[in-house]
Amino acid sequence: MTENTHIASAFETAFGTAPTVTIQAPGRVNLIGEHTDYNGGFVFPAAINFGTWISASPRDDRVIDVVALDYDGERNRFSLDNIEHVKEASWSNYIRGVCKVLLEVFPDLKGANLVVTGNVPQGAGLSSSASFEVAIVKMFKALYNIDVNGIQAALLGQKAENTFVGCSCGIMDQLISAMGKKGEAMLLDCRSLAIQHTPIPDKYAIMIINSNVKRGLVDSEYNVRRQQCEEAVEILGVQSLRDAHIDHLNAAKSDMSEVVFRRARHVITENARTLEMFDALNEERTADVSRLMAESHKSMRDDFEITVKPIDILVEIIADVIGEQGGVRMTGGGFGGCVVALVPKNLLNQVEEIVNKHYYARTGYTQSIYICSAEQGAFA
Ligand code: GAF
Repeated sequence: MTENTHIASAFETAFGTAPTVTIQAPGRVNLIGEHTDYNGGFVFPAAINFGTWISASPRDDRVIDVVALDYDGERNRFSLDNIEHVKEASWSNYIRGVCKVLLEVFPDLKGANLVVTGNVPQGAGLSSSASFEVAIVKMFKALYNIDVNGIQAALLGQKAENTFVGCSCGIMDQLISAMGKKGEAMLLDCRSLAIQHTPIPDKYAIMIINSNVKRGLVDSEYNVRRQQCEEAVEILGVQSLRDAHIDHLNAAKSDMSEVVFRRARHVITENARTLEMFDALNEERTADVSRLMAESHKSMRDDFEITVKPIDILVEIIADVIGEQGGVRMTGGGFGGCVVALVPKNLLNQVEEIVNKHYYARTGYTQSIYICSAEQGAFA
């Protein structure tokens, strides 16, 4: 059964009628540009063939009645006139938050019956939350024809996450979920929100390897990284780290702690790598793709300190096989989660074999491997 038919029949069971709409929003994998989004910089993600689905019908009143298939069919009801953050059914805070920010723009919004499911692995750094937020906005658009485009949907999702759910994330995840293109990666300027797509060369498979190290410390350490970047911004006297040049940073080295210096060095060099990667992929310069992804990983490991040992080992194992023919690095916010590899298709089996052979033996963790495709965003 496809996700679509599965969710539609679950809707009928829960609400006694067929849904009016069934919509989907994808998760994402980031090829390069990590922790650059909230520094006004550049990111280069792709939307993937894992996502969140919602079946829904309109209601005449202001009640949201939602069933979460992935939480044992747990049901949650609330009124649009009284939206509170809840501890139990905490998954519902995403929909509560998105409704809250939507109501600021569309105060007369009506309620909905809905069923939600998804197949983005949770806590793996592949943006299950962002895809949920974007899917909720899309659902309201499909039900009530509200006037929201993809960029606005992404900004609403981010605002819900920042102000209601409580995570100070940047704009990358929601924006790629809304605006991704099939077969392409998307360079996003996180300051102007300008977008440029480029095809992912057919010779590569997008392999995502989940370390199955559950992301720990995500919120606290994420926020610490943000503060350290802000400290560097203050010392350097720039609007954001996107405006700082590496020479400028080096010259100011003695004005800041060694840690803040390394955090800023990651962001500044990562922005440069991200722009270079766009050209390298576009021109199919394989050795450069390989080098840039390797440098990005090293910078996340040594300067930004967001990788964990099993992830470093995975990257090392895979890099050994693909050499300069492909690229590999950790993807997402860090502290566990996934590795992304652009693997020449003829080496896929070999990579899988070598990971099977060495990853568990060296770390005690068992990986999950997803061969992904770049997909269309929910509003693209
Ligand atoms: C998480 C955040 F949600 C993104 O905004 C981004 O900062 C990413 O970590 C790191 O690049 O996914």
